[in-house]
Amino acid sequence: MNPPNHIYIALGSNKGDRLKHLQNAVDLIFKDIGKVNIIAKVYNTPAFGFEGDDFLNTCLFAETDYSAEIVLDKLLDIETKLGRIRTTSETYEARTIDLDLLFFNDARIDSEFLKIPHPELHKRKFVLYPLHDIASKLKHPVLQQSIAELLELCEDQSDIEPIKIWLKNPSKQFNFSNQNYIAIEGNIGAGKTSLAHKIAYDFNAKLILERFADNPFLPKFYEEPQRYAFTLEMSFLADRYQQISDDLSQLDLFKDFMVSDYDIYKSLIFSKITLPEDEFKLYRKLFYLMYKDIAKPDLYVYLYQNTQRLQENIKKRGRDYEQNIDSEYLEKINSGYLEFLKNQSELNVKIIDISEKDFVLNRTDYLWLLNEICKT
Ligand code: PH2
Ligand code: MG
Ligand code: MG
Repeated sequence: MNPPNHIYIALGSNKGDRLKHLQNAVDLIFKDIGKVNIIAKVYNTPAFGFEGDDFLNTCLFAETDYSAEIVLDKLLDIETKLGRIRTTSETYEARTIDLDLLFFNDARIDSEFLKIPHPELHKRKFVLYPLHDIASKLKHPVLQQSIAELLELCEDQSDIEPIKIWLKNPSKQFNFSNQNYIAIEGNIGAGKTSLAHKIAYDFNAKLILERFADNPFLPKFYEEPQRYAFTLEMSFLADRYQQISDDLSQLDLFKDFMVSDYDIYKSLIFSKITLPEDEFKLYRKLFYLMYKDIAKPDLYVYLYQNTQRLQENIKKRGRDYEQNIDSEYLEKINSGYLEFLKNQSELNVKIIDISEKDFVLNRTDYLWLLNEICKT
């Protein structure tokens, strides 16, 4: 995964229900552009550079996977959606919403349509005041001064006052606080690890990943299943048991909850498929001895993906030893999971059909999935 781009956006409105326009803009930025991390206070500011009604202005810091050009396009779309009509006039006029991209990482862009950093930002207190709230130490990549320094040097004499109402951060609509531990499950190639990564990153969770890569028996198993199945299943079980009992025993002081890309019960589901019956019975005995004193997830999410898309994902990630997995095996695993989920009553389970979705490439799908996970 590429690290996301850090962006700062200035928001302003001086027409209609100004506060509502700002909140709608924040909501759409979250929905269409990326995770909103911090929102500054909202300020009442006199119109700068023209005669007109006062503005409400604020700034926010967000993270996005999109390029600066695409962010600009999306900001223009949001302005249009919120009723902004652009005229060809050269002078300023009243607007329901104005969204300006101030910084994009520390890029410098000077094209006809896009200038980054915003060339006027250091001259305007209606930008510097809210920006100072959320990024006083941020260094302007061209002027080489911090926002605090720029504010001190700024000659704008406008009279700027914070209002006593805060904008809401839309990511708060997803509430994970009822859960200490969420396990993401699904077939091979369903996207468990990608989803666990995204949730951990976006919601400050401790990430627990299966250490399959270290399992020396896995490639051998795919070559010679009969010979290596029991060894493989035992080594997975030992490793998962150890990891879950170590990692789950202490919640990081700085993390809000834990998310894993597997649940230990998968050991039993896989071994039922890979082991002959007598070996499976022995395995199951050992499994339950360990299972009974291990922490169970508060929420168990099963991502259902169809076999064809699983195969596509397996091809895409290109692990050598997975390339010859046949569809029949994947279907057996899926049935094994569903059989287990149907018969167990202790876990809080959510089966989510993602066969029409792409939560990795499509933010709308990702937000849909978060909503499915969080809804009660
Ligand atoms: N935006 C402008 C011009 N003048 N004045 C205030 N107070 N707030 C603004 O957002 C603003 C402005 C051009 O975008
Ligand atoms: Mg502007
Ligand atoms: Mg603008």
